[in-house]
This record gives sequence, structure tokens and C-alpha cells, in this order.
Amino acid sequence: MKIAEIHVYQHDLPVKDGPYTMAKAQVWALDTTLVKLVSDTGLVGWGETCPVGPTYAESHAGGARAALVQMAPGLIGTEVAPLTLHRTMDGLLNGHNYAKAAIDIAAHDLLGKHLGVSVSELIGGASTNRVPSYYATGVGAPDEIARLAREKMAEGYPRLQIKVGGRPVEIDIEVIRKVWEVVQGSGMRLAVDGNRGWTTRDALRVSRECPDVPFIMEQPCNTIEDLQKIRPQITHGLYMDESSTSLDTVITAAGTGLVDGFGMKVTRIGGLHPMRAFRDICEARNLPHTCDDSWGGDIIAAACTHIGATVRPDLLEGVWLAAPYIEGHYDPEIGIRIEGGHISVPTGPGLGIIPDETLFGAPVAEF
Ligand code: 0XW
Ligand code: MG
Repeated sequence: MKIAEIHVYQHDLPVKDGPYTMAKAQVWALDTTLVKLVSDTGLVGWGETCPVGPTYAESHAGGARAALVQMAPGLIGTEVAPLTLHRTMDGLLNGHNYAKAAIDIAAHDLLGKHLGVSVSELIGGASTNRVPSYYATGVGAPDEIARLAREKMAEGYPRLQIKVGGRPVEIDIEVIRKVWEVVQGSGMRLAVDGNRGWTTRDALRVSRECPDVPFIMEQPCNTIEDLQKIRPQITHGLYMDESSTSLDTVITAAGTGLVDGFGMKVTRIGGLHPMRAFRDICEARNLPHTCDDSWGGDIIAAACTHIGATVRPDLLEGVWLAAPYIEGHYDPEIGIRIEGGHISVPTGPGLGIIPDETLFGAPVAEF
């Protein structure tokens, strides 16, 4: 089965009760890019990539579409096989994993439909039909974040990610303490995500002043060098998110013992094919991780849920979805939803969702 047509769409995803606030970014609406692959057998597969604004990671919406337009002519006639497709994409464009991911996800959707299996069966087999999610707060006032913690715990979320950074670190410490007062003893796991926003000085201070609160510290500072610097001085587990931009970085971070786990984004690493390798590297080193993306609608949500279902359950920190922060679904019937802090894995072939493509308007590019 070969790629016969490639259609690229743009779609806006406004943030419900926006903005969504992180240490270095405030976002009101996200610009997502959809890819529809049509095979020479007449099947259709969908992919998506949606950077959470231009400052979160080294990616932006216009860049994704430019990279897709750059690669698309060279992909027509290519076999729908993830490994060779990645080699072909790497021969057409260096880097730009987040754009390649949209093609990769669409190819998995297509291949699953062709073989009559779900994406989770295709990428190793699901260990569960219901994966845990986690809720990510924005950067907010201590009482408000404590209130959210109580609410999300009652909804059944097994994990909470508290956003910090971009303000005096004393306020971040107060947030951590107030949330801990709420969740202590409940079993709810905590991540404190600096989104690159703390100095090493701030990270050391937080770890020193909250020794009794068992959170993991996620991407507290901007660079790998900063993480190396704080690593021997902090008592909290250290997870890498934004800095883990490729399998190469992951291998070094896991192999040198720099981190205790990862916040991982399917598109940042290049899609489901590299995500399988990432999952297996983490399992070999007993490293817990998430299976998220930075943002996106039902297509991204389905991709994250399928890979999450294949992770060894004790290593899966959760599958984060943008669904609670977005109005509506691409697939009004089987749209991916979080219920009781967990997500049901779609059962249909491929990604298991059928996007209503009238939502996306006319393609912005076609090959
Ligand atoms: C919480 N997330 C998964 C969603 C936002 O895009 C940021 C991200 C993270 O962990 O950094
Ligand atoms: Mg993160």
C-alpha cells in the first residue's frame, strides 16, 4: 500500500476559559495542523501536530506546515511502512520531528485500517483498555491551585501536574505546600513542572525547602547542562520533558542516569514509531514516563492513548490530553474523553476515531 495523496489542513482550537498559562507562555487559542493521507487502495489515515504556541518548544504551527509542504512531494508513492517512511522523511528534511509526526500518525492510522487492527495492536499490543490520565494546572495563585487539586482528586485523577515558574519562587513553594495539604494521604501523585522557567538557584531552593513533599521535578530549568548541575544536589526525582527532543537525547539521558523519568510528547520525538523505541528504552531502564502531546484534538488524543495503552502499566505516569481545555471533538461520537481521570482506548481499526473533516475547511496544501 502506497501514499497516493497528501492533504494538509489548518484548524484553530480556542482554549476554554483561557488563557492556559505556563512559565514562559500564555496561550488563548492553538493553531493545529491536520494531515490526511490517502492510499492507492483508497483508504484514508489522519495525523495531527499542534505546538502549544511558539515559545513552549522548538516548534511552531507555521513551521509544521512549511516542513510538510517541503516533504510531501517526495512522499507520494512511498510505501505506508513506518520505518521506511521515517528514513524517507529524514532523506527529505533534517530534523523537524514534530512535523514528521503528523505523517507518522496518519501512516499508523492507515496501516491499522488496512490490517484491520487498532494502532495499539500495531505498536506492540495494549496492556489495558483504560489508561490513567493526569491533570495539568496552569501557573496560578496558591489557593486556586489547591482548590483545583481538590476538585481533580474528587474527579478520580490519579496524578496532578502543578505548573510553576515565571514568578517569584516563594509563590511556587506556597503552591506546592498548599496542594500537598490537600492531597497528602490520598495516593494522588504530584509533578511540579517548571517548563524551563526556573534558574538552577530556584530549583535547588524548592527541593531544599520542600523535602517532605514527594513530587517529581519536571523540566525545571532550560538546558540539559542546568539539569546536570542540579541533579546531584536535589532530593526530588528529576524528569526531562522539553529537552528530550530526540531518541538520541533520550538514550543519553537514560544511559547516564541524568533523569528518573520523562514527560514525553509523541510529536516532539517524531511520532508513534520513535515513541515505541522510547517506550522500550524506558522499560529497559525502569524509567516511568508520560505519553502526551503539547496540545491537539482527537487525532493527537487517540495517538497518545494508543501508545499509553502499550506501556508497562507501572511505568505509565499518565496520558495527558488537551480535551478538558477544548470545546467539542473532531469525532462527535467516539471523541477521546477523560472520565474519572482515565481514558478508554478506542477499539476501532487504526486510531479508532473518524474526524468530521468538514470542520477543517479547505486544505491549505494538497499533493
Ligand atoms: C502539561 N502538558 C502536557 C501540556 C502543555 O502543553 C505542557 C505540557 C507539559 O508537561 O509541559
Ligand atoms: Mg512538562
